[in-house]
Amino acid sequence: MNANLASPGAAGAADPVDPLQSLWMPFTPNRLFKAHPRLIESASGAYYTLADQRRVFDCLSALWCTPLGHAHPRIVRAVQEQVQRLDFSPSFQLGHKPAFELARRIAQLAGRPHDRVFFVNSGSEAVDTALKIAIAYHRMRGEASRTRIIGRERAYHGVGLGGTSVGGISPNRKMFAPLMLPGVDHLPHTYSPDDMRYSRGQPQWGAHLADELERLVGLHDASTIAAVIVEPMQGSTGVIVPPRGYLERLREISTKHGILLIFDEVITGFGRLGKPFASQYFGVQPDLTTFAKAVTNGVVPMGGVLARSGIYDTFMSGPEQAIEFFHGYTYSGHPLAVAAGHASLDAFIEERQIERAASLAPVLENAVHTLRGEPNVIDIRNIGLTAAIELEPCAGQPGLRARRVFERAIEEGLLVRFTGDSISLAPPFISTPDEILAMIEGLRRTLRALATG
Ligand code: PXG
Repeated sequence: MNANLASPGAAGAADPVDPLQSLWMPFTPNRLFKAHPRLIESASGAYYTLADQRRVFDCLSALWCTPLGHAHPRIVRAVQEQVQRLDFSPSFQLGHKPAFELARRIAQLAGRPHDRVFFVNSGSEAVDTALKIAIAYHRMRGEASRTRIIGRERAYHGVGLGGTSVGGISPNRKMFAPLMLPGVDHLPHTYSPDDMRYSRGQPQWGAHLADELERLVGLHDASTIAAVIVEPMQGSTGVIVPPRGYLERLREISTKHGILLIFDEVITGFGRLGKPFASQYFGVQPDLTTFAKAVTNGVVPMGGVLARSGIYDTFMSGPEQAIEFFHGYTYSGHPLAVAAGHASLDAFIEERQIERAASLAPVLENAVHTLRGEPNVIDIRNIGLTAAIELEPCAGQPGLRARRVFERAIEEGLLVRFTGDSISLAPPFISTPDEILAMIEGLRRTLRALATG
């Protein structure tokens, strides 16, 4: 390793050969990071080892993507074997059997065995693929005027141009304003602290916000609207849990007007709420579902879109020798991702890991709500095996409070994730109840230490 990486900060910012300077980091304040680098060396189970050999508990399952823990032996073995057997297989006009089998297994897990699965390599690609399917579907049915897509405030749908357009986070959008898709509109988000502070699970208040879709239909006319896309539970912006009845109402309104309902399950897919998919948890069936992250336990990048069979069939109506959907990626259904996907599914099912997530959910809920009343805590919310703690922002410096918690929590052996002034928790499913309790106690000590220090 380069000496400058080993002894961080040794090189000046201008030194072009310091690899710390060569890498342009994603969604990171680069200069701040490079002045105080925090490097991860290895990972096993629910823990990371940092470059200074400290062990930290992985409170967000990496970036929501490693629920089975790091270096799961079954997945490691499957990928090692696969790389020797077939390291790459072209994805256009050719196929390899395990990819077809994985598609079938994922549809089965989602409880929609007749759905079709389109493989991609990330959540962002999954979202842009789903949007393309929605627009093309209406066109193929002779409704080419349905071009509008409805997203939602505070939504995160990745960084593709489609996903950024339907997303609802202003810093992600404003720099790229001219590239945003035309004809996109947004539903209001459902987070209203005064109406739902400290709610456990789904808030009672807020189902009426789904009626905003009806208002947008009134404004634009259903004949111009192709799809509405929502995360069933908004993850990135701090675990915003859908109010009771809200998703049901979105489903009703979209069905009534022939609008496709897309659930972005990149975070909720593969068990985070204690059911394989959030659609099963909430009992609301979308027309298209995106997934990524936990499908391979984060080991090899992969994502996908589940499409109702009727949507697929619509595409299959033209001449047989013609490509039906002009879309795809070199690495769609990459053999290593497929192998990791099968091994992860084996673990989810045979080790009953999703049931385990469900059984840990009340442990997390009860523990996290004991932080109510701790310094600067202004809201706590949770659902399934995830929760968020909202902190009072430091005056005039949004995000600073949560950053301090993030930094201090490392001293307590915890790697937490912060967005704005909320701390999100989504521990691995392999965590023990004691580890979850210890995580909360570590956070309590962190909050108290910062209040007095
Ligand atoms: N949709 C949703 C709902 C997501 O949460 C994406 C799409 C994009 O996925 P890719 O694989 O293209 O990054 C995401 C990603 C966080 C965090 O801290 C969340 C995400 C990514 C990184 C950090 O909450 N979500």
